[in-house]
Amino acid sequence: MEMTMRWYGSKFDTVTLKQIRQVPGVTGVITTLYDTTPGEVWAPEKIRTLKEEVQAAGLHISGIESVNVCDSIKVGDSDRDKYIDNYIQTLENLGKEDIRLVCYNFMPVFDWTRTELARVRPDGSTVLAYNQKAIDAIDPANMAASMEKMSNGTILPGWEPERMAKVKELFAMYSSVDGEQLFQHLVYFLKAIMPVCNKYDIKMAIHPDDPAWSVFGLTRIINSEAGILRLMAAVDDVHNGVTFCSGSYGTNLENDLPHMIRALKGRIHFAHVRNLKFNDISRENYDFEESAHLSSDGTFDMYEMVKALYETGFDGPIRPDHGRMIWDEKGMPGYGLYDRALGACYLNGLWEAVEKSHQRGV
Ligand code: CS2
Ligand code: MN
Repeated sequence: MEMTMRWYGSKFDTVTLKQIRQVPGVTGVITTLYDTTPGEVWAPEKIRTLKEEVQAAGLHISGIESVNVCDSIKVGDSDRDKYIDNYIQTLENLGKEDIRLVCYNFMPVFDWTRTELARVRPDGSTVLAYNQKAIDAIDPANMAASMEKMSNGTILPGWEPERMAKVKELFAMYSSVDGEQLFQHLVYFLKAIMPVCNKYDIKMAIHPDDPAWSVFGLTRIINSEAGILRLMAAVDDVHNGVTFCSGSYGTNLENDLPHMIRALKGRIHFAHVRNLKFNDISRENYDFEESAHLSSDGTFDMYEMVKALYETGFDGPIRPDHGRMIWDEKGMPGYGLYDRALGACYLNGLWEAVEKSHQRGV
C-alpha cells in the first residue's frame, strides 16, 4: 500500500505539494490535467511538466484521477471509435512517462452527487451530505448551478462548467441508453484499450457510481458487488480493475464493504477510504453525511476494511477521500488539507496495526 493524497494541480488546488509532502507517510499524489476536457488527447509535454513539478516537491505521481471518458463512448455514438483512439493515445503518452494507474468512471451525466457541500456538524466542521427529499425537490437541469453555488469558487471534479452548460443535451443523449447497453459500451471501451494497457502495464481502475443507485432516472451500473464482478469477468484482464471507494459503494448499506474487497482480490488497484454517517435510512428521507474517517464517528468499521485490503495483498495507492472542512480552512469542498491529513494518519495507523498483528501472529 502506498499512502497518497489527491492534488488538482497548482492552478486549481488550494493545497500545495509542499503541504502534502509534510503529511507523515504520504509519498505520492493522485493528480490529473484538470483543464483537459473528456475526449481530448493529453499532450506529452503537459504530462511531463506535471510529473516534473510533482517530483521537484519530493513526491511522485502514483496515479491519475481521472482520465474522464467522454459521453460519445458512454452512449455508444457513431463517433466513439475516434474518441477511443484519443483515449488510447492519452494512455500511450502516460505509459511513456511511467504512469501506470488510471482511475475513471462510467456514470452518465453527473459524477458524484450531493445535496449539501457544507452541512454543519455538532463540532462546527462542515461536510458533504446527501438527502433524498432534497434530491427529489431538485430539477436536474439546475443541479450544476446549485453545486456551483456551494463550491467556494472552486471547480468541482466531475462538474466542469463546460459540460454542465449542456446538461439538457446530455440528458437527451442518455435517454435511450439502458443499463445493459451502458454495460456493453463499457466492455467495448475496455476491450479496445486493453492492448495499450498491457503494453505499458497501465492498470485501469473504475470508480463506482456515487451514490450507488440511479439518480434523476439516469442508469448506473457500477454500484454493487454483483455489478463490479460482472465487469471483472467480462474483461478478464488484470488491467481491467477497480477503484474501491468505500464512500461510494458504502452509500448503499446492502454493500458489505469488507466482503466486496475480499471478492475483488487482485483486481483492486486503488482505494479511496472514507467513512459515512447515516442519519436516516428510510427510502423517502435517506440521509447521510461524510463524517471523519474514524470508525466511531460514522457507520463503517474502518478497521475491517483496512484489514481486508491488507489480507488480500492490496499494494496500490490508497487515499483518504473527502475530508471535513475544519479549523476554518477554505478550499474545495471535500478536498481541504487538514481533515484529509488526519485521515491519512488514521489509515496509516490502522495499516500499521494490522500489519504488525499479522507479522507477530497476534
Ligand atoms: C471522487 C469522484 O471527488 C469524488 O467524489 O471520488 O469525483 C471521482 O474522482 C471520479 O468519479 C473518478 O472518475
Ligand atoms: Mn471516491
